[in-house]
Amino acid sequence: MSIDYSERIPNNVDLASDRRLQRALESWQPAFLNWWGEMGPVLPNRDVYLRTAVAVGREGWAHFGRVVVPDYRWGIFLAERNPDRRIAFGQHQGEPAWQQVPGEHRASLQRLIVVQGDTEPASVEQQRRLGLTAPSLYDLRNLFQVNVEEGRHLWAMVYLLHAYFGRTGRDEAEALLLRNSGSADSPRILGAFNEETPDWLSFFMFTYFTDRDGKYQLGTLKESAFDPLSRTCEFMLKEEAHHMFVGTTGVDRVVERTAALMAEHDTDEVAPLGAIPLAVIQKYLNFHYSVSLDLFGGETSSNVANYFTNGLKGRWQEERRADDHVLASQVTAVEQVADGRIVAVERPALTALNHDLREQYIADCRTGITRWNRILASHGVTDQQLALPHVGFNRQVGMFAGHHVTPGGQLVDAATWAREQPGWLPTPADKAHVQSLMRPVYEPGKIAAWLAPPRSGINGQPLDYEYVRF
Ligand code: BYC
Repeated sequence: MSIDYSERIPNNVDLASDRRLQRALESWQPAFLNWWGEMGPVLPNRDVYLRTAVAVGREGWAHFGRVVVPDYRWGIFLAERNPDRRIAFGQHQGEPAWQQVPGEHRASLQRLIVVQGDTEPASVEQQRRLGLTAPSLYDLRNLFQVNVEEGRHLWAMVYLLHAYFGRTGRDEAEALLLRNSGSADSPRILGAFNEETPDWLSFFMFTYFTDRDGKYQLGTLKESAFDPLSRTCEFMLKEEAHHMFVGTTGVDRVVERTAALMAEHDTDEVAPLGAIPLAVIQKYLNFHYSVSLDLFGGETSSNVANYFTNGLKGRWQEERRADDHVLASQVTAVEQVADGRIVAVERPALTALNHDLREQYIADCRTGITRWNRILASHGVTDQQLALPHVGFNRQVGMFAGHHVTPGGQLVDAATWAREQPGWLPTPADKAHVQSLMRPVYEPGKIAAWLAPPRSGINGQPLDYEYVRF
């Protein structure tokens, strides 16, 4: 069904036919707008060149135009329903997908939806001040695009809570607006979403590494037997691709600028030249990658085994896996710290599914490293490269929590960690330098000097297009 924009809440779920649900969501809407006003982007502006979803099909799903941001049409969009869809894994494999929530899985499904929903407004809160220091109108527009779509992803989860989880769902929907990123009293649920995103290098790393966790988690929820969740996540993934594009090309452009200056001046010391030293880029990368690895939960988890067996959460590209999709007897190798060494041990594949997903994610992250090293090489910088740190580096969740692992994968004691850590994670001085470069550039076509210009504009518009008007 097409998206109905004549409604107060644009949707393709025939909201008008369910007055109760419509009223409940319309009463949540002012709370959302209030939250957006208080916790959303702080930079005042007249309008922004944004894309808005107008359909959910393969072709031409988005419309680009100037939007006064608080009037953005946040709506509820699910991918088309496949009436023949069947469950691809677990004990219900082969049965028709569920259109309602089975009573016995209510609590677990609600928990998964709440955790997913909690991350969306959290990221908007983390990024709320970035507009004040945008390196160009192009980047500023991308920030707003990411923000409004994370807001829409919140709507996506709130719709499910309201439509399928009754009173407790409505309470959880309300609570999603009450927790806040970094709050001492009521923080966001997952660690990475309570960290700060105080500068644009952090933003690009966040959209590369943390949004990519989103891609993989949404990919597993897209496999869910609960069809409305599956269809919701399928459409969210479409929007998510742009967020990762912002991260990938953002880091590209920072590396490009740094590499160009290193080559031109034959030095690693590009800070006095107004750029970000490669060593600092590596430290930011180490930080964002390691906190994003924490988002996969423990390497072995009975939660994930139950989610899988019960059909709530599948694997990345479940249907392409050449196995029985039940995993009752398979084992897999998982890293573990034993007797002061990191060793691989065999664990039941079913309980190691967070590890499985993390492996897919890590392989994807490596593609970024390859492309950034290619950029370095294209400027003749071949003696230094960027690298992903070891999976055990700087971890707070899972097997490596409580251990000290170097980026190279060596276990060290607390004293060595404390001594060496300034070489591995951003120091106050590194952060201060990056912060010192964060000066807003709001003139059309102009770009801050610490990163290269983008290769092309948005939706065929020129680079000097006025992407944001004040
Ligand atoms: N911080 O059994 P365990 C995105 C909790 S990002 C704090 O090892 P499980 C986005 C865990 O909740 C994607 N707590 O792990 C990106 C559990 O607590 P309970 C977000 C953590 O349950 C950018 C306990 O520790 N979506 O979309 O198998 C911008 C034991 O956990 C953390 C999802 O995550 C942590 N890092 O897996 C915008 C999908 N890790 O329940 C958006 C939904 C674990 O015992 N969530 N804990 O009280 C899930 O699938 C799972 O809950 C997790 C954890 C993967 C998060």
